[in-house]
Amino acid sequence: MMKEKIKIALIKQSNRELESSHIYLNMASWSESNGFDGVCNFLYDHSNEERYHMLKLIRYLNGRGGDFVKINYDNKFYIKNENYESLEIIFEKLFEHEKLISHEINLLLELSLKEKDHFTYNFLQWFVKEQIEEESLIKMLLNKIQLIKNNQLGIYLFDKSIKNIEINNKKL
Ligand code: OFO
Repeated sequence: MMKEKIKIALIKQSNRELESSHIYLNMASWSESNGFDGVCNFLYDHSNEERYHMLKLIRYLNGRGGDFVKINYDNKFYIKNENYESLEIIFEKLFEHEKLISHEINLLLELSLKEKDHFTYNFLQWFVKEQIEEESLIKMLLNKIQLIKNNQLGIYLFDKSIKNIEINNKKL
């Protein structure tokens, strides 16, 4: 049976993943309305990926607890129509966000070790690998966009080349 502390921490993480999905979704919508069709597809796909992270946590929690996870609906997760001003700002924000998520995953690992929950520690290894991949992908894209700055041709080519990046659409 899962300890309450672990359960609460995993539910918090599933909410963070839902928030991540909405952050990517908002950015995808901004990119689409500003004509960046490559970037918007990348971000829409990534939004789905974050939703998958949330589902993975919910299904683990349900599988271990028997006590179903109730989903809370919170207004702050609704579409915000945020103005990001540039692709550089989008990738800066994403990189900061992914670093924050990595930090949270680290704290979860520490908690699972402290509580001697080796099942959860093992389950979280998937998220460790995922965060390493995501942080390095977003950093690589941020570096490129910082190099391009306001060069119109560079931005056009960046938008075109991002179409070749495959987001693994995983199955539960
Ligand atoms: Fe971006 O990895 Fe989940 O949040």
